[in-house]
Amino acid sequence: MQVSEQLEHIVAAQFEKTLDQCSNEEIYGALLQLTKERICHCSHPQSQRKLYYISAEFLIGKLLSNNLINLGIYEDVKTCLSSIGKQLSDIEELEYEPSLGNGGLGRLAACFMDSLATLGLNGDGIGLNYHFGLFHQLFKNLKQYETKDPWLKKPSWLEDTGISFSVEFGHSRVTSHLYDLDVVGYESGVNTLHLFDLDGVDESLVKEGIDFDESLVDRNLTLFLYPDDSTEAGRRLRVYQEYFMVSNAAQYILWEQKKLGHDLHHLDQYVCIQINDTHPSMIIPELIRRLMFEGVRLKEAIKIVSHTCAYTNHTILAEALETWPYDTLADIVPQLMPIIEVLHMLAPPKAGTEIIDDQQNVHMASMDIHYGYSINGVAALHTEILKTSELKNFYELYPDKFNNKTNGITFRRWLLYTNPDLSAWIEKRIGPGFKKNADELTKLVAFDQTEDLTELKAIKDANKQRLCAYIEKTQDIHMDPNSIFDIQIKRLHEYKRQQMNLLYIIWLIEQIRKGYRPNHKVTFIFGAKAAPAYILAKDIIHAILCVETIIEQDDLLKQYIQVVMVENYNVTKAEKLIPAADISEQISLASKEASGTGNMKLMLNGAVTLGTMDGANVEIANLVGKDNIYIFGQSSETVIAHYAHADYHPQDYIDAEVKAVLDFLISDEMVTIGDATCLQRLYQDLNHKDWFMALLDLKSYIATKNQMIKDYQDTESWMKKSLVNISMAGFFSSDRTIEQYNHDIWKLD
Ligand code: 6GP
Repeated sequence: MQVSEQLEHIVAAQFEKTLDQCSNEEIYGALLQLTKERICHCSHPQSQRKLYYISAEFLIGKLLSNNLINLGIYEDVKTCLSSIGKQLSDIEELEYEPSLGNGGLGRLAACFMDSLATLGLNGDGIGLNYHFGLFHQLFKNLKQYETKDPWLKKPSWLEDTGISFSVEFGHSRVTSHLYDLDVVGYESGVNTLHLFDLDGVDESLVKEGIDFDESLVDRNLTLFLYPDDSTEAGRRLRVYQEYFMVSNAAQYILWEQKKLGHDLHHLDQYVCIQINDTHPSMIIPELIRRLMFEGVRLKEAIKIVSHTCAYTNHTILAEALETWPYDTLADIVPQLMPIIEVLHMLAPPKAGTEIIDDQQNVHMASMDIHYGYSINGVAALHTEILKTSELKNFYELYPDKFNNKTNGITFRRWLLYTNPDLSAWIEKRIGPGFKKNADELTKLVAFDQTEDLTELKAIKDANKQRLCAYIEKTQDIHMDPNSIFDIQIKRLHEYKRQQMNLLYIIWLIEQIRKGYRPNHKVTFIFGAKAAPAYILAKDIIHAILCVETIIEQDDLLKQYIQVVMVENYNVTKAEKLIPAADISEQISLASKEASGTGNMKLMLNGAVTLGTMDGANVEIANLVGKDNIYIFGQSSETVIAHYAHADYHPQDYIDAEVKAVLDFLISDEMVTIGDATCLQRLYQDLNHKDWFMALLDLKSYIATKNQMIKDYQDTESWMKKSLVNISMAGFFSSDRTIEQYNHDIWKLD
């Protein structure tokens, strides 16, 4: 049936109207139903073995357009709507973005789901359905405030399956309720994302704050995505949520496998489980326990589970490698403790690899590594660092378990959808093959004639115009589309060094006031949420917002620079920002960013990277060559050595010029508009601690960024760099990543 015909049918049945009589809300509802009806005709990939990708986060973004694209009817729907004077983009605005993740790890899981379905691989996701997700970020008095994000609205993509399980805790028992979401592949099959919720969850418990009352776990467990681990209550909530997730996962997997008639003694032939960072690690003891209920003996259950589970590490930051006090676990999940004890005792006795350490802390990653059959990092450098330093002791025990899987992104969302003009430009030159085989993008390098580059520049300019219109509409801020768009979008964390970017801007302010005139106007755009309890991260946001205001109110400065902090940065905003970027800021302290995936999205959309040799930047640099990327800063070896010798002191890097920049933070000008306590705290930290070494690289960052701004003047040569970046981005397709996971770890076919 034609799209228009089907839509007319739906609205006639639902609203007794014709399409042109419908409101945008009604059209959105009808499109949702149309999509679901079409998905019913897609088949689920089949194979003997099935993957279950368990993750506490799936940052899937809005689904309507993505589903329409993957079903191959996006253009038809657009045309049909425009024939009645409607814009698909206006309908999209009505969709709420599911708020089911923090950042990179959650977004990666979403890209993986898309690629699994596109490649026709039999793999489902399992996670949680947080009613208010992560918080909604508001700026008030130049500070971040968090409010609830009620994204779960009707009509919804979620299907109530009616399936539920019972989950026991030390002091309570709760019942779950499963909601399923279809994940449509590009012109292919459909997989399922299973989101477990609490049966009887009570949204009315949430007033303003995000506090967790443990006595109400049977009503509040899935209200928020683990918001705050700075408090004991917040940490305990996390344990509750994690166990709730994996107990449901284990029960679901065993239920499904029994339904398929599979012998649980051979579960490892039929199932593999990818543990996405340590949040789902309790799946190991839980699955062992549940297999024992099914009549499998302990030793055999351990063996089966060890051949079933594989673990991905996404960070080397110590605070993210989860450890829980033994007593906390014994209180919340006592039933797991005998099994965790056995796992601890059976593991090889090697120092530094204990599951339960001398201080009675339980190390989740240790359990994953001893009892998983594969351990992977997410970029080449990251995996090397795991092997040679962070997880060295484990690598010595199990060299064969370690492998690298450099991250990737789905090109359906991050190119076809976000940048249709660029996709058309590409297709006109090399045909449509790149949509399924991203490597074909390399053919583009040949298209570097002036006409090609002029068109490419026009596309970037139009994307910048669109972003300007969007920011004007949403934040009432006017931006200059002819300025350079220098974009840093990612979670706010000291290691990602938004503060170093800010110090550059301050340096520039001081230079301009001394008479220096930059070659080109630059708009510095930030998008970042800080964890609610991460004080210094919030101080950095505050300082950025103060500097934004100072520039805005200064007639001289605003001729040359502007700072814009985008409020409530999320997937939807990323989709508008990325196609408009000229400069991609990837300036983490070398060794700290496991991979990064924003770097890949920006490169694919023609931005040129300004970065350190960290995470996947290293691979980007190798692919594009040194003329097409701007690299600065100390190497990961140097940084790791500084930590090892504890010999980094910010004072060693403060000369008169740097001092002036730092002093600006607590200048009268700043303190008059800002909060002196926050600014002082940041100032003191940078002067005396600077744990993530912003000052170590500041000088080389300033020089490299200045060079970049200068080089931007030569439009043709800049656009050539942009073209090389687009052409070489094919390696970062998540289809490639998923093929590698499948080939080396999952072996689904
Ligand atoms: C992130 C890493 O910080 C980022 O470098 C990487 O690209 C991404 O994972 C996907 O692998 N880590 C997280 O978001 C996180 O929560 C526990 O790690």
